[in-house]
Amino acid sequence: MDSTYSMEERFQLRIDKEEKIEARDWMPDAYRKTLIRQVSQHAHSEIVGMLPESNWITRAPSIKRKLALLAKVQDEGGHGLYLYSATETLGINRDELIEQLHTGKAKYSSIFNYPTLSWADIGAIGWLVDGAAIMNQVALCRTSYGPYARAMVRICKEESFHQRQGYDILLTMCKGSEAQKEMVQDAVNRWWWPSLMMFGPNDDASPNSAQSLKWKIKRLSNDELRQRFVDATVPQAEILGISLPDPLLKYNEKRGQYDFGPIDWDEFFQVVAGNGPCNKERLAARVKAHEEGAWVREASVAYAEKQKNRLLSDVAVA
Ligand code: FAQ
Repeated sequence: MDSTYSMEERFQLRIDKEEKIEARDWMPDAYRKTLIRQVSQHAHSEIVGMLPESNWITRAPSIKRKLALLAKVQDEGGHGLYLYSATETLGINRDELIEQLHTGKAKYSSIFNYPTLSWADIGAIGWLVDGAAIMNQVALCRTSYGPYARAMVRICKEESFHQRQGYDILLTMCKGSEAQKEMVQDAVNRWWWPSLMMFGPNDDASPNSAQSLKWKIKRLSNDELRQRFVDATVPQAEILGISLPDPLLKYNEKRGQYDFGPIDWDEFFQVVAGNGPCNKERLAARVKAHEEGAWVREASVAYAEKQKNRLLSDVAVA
């Protein structure tokens, strides 16, 4: 390569050629910092995202629904672990990441600060929240950082099962009694707008987008993803026979896409600032689980130490 290029220029050329950046490769500090921010926020979202649904494991209406929900919540825990591992390849350790979450320094997705009031909410989360998550994550399978892209491939496979199980819950309820259909409508009314907010602020109000798109950390903008999500979801709502709570939602023949109403960004920023309906409850639950799990971490460190000493004494004998 021509040595007249700076390190940054060479890095950008690799990105432009769609080469994956790996953990040991040189990268600009700001690229590393942006990735740590985004991937750890994503990991925290998966872990905090277990809470609203786990609330319903003991109340699932049948053994099959209970098994599927248990598996889903466990999958989310697994996604968090892959993503924490991917973040650690960037030179930060897990304790620091957890500390950032617990002290409110690191964000997690706004969506998990809303309550799950009925069983239909579990269907709505699968359909809308996992649906929105996949829309974003399929694009992230092509993100420029190798460990993140590879984690995304596996996560997407599992998320699509989650989306289907959520939709199946709603489909079953919509074929049931009037009261069940009303529960679905009520849940969708509450989850629709927060799901659209998951994609983040509009492009013109998104401070990180331009650079993240240039570095191909993000492959599509917040608004592009949100539009794709609306276009994919409206026909699914029609199959359910429910309405979406937006009087301005209308197919635009000219654009070949749906127009939709304005998002309440005040609500979004309030939730992100810690003032959503469940922010305090969610963080308190995470901190409690972490403290109560201290003995497991201590036991596994002690076990690893014991194994290491055993190995060292075997080597010494040999
Ligand atoms: N919530 O400049 P941008 C899931 C913040 S996984 C809270 O546009 P960026 C699975 C943003 O951090 C869901 N904060 O930022 C599941 C930034 O603040 P900062 C999570 C948000 O990073 C399903 C500021 O606003 N998915 O659901 C949100 O370029 C069911 C300005 O925003 C991911 O994390 C928000 N919604 O774009 C689990 C995907 N949106 O950090 C359980 C990976 C924005 O500068 C059950 N992340 N902010 O202080 C991404 O794709 C991006 O980070 C975006 C935000 C698109 C979320």
